[in-house]
Amino acid sequence: MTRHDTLLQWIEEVKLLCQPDNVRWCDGSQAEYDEMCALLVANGTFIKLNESKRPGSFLARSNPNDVARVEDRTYICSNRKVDAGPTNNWMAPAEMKATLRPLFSGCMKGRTMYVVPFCMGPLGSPFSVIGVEVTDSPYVVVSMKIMTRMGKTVLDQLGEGGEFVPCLHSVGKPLAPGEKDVPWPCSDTKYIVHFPEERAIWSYGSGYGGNALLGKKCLALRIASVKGRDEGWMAEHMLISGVESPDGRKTYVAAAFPSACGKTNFAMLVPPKAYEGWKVTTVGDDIAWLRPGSDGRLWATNPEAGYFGVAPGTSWTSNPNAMAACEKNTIFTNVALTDDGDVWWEGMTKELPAHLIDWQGKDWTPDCGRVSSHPNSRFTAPAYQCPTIDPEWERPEGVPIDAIIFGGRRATTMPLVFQAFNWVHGVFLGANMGSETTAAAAGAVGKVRRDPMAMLPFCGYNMGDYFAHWLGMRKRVKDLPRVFHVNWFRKDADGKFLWPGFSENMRVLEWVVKRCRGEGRGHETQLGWMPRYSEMTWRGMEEFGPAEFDKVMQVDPKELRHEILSAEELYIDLYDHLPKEMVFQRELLVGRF
Ligand code: SAT
Ligand code: MN
Repeated sequence: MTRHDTLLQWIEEVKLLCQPDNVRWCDGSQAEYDEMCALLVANGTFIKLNESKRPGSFLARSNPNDVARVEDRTYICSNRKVDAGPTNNWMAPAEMKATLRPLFSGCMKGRTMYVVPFCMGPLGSPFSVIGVEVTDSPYVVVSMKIMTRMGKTVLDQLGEGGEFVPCLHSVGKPLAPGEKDVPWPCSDTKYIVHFPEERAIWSYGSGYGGNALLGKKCLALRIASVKGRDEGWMAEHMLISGVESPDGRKTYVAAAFPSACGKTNFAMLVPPKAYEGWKVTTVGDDIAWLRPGSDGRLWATNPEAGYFGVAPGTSWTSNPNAMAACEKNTIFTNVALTDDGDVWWEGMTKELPAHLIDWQGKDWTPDCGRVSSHPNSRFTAPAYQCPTIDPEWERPEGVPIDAIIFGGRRATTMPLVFQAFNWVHGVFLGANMGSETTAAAAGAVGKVRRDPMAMLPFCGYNMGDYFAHWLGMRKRVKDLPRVFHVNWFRKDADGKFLWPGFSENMRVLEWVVKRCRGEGRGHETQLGWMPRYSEMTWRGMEEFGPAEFDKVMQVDPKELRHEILSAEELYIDLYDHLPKEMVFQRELLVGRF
């Protein structure tokens, strides 16, 4: 176990509060993982999938009330309200603890409390952050085994006095003596709470994804963003990938897109046939920690060890690497079960199976009028199973980043690609990012909202201060990455996508990489630097001519006017913390038009 006094004392406190029947320290071994999976099968949480079709894999179906992150139940409880800022829910820490204590009191009765030591980032790296999640969910334990470095090795690393982030989690469903458990215990009352100064996380009532796997959004983004602010680095909602050209030169890019906008697909991009000799490798698909390196560049690490990817739409055509990554040793949640014990989801194959059991355990046929898988259904798969995993993905100092790409899901207004004039302009572009909402968060889907740097639900402090921190990186990093804005999701008046996306995004990526290498041509426009049709590669995509290109690159002054006015709302919300550079950049933009 451990001789870490602070940890032992905290575990004692939590035990007294939550009153579990048993306590189990997780060692992270394969034997433990197998035992827990067997337990989950016995409880009815897991269905073991056909060993010959999907070795070592399981399907879980959540409670229909527990299928996504709950942003309206997510709190940043900084000491002062102003430090959480207007974009976060806030309550004073003492008041929040007074609210939560009665909920946590006795909440683990009839259950086992698991102690899960985990490390975000490679073990032994000076940049990694250790957390200890206490949870009454065995589903969380096995998921943490895939998503993080977890178990005894982490306790060894922690030693007797190392720093850790305490992460308290309960599904909020105590069992009375003799009461039978349900397959997916959870509570109608949910709280996902962060104490940024104390560096602590309390999560109650949900067993799903980012609400429950506390290393991911809670620690690696919300708490880490605060740590990064204090220590001079950045925790970002970004994929990291490497682009290798036929001459062997490699350029790493980081890209921020909101949840469920294809970050995993872009991170695992397969170049089209015409791009022979080009290679895209994957460092991470969701989170990037960005640090100034001693060489004056910005270096990125992926703190995670697995993918928690959106299943629907993932296929051998759209993302063969993700399909390969989840071929075995994978936990599927809320997808459909096939008659031969495998999984299926919308978009996996063109041909629909004749019969399935859907994510709610009901019979499904193609004509039943329902989708078989929840739109936010997921696969949880080990990163090393991805065929394109970058050889440097676990290097402690990370990889040097040459480009940062911002992208939202926008049916109108935003062109396929343009480059910021400079860092400050790039920060402005990120800050003004808008996107249509997706199923990754509970609530309305498809409404455009401002989602600065795709961090709106994940920034652990005042968004205005966050912009200032981004601007401040200018003084810490000599060779700043170039900044780009992309939009794969533009549609025509009939609602048809104007850009094919997926592999063809390589053409945009090539232009980005060449711009970073000082080779790509572009011309100045009111929005930024843009490629001309002739300045991109169209080999193998000749049907996409200059007319099509113009449509996807078009900047409509009327739409842009609306865009500038709608971004104003964020400026009003943040007015007292908004760096003046943002205001000047907006003035410059208006001036250019
Ligand atoms: O937060 S989750 O990990 O559940 C999914 C997401 O929003 O990316
Ligand atoms: Mn995400």
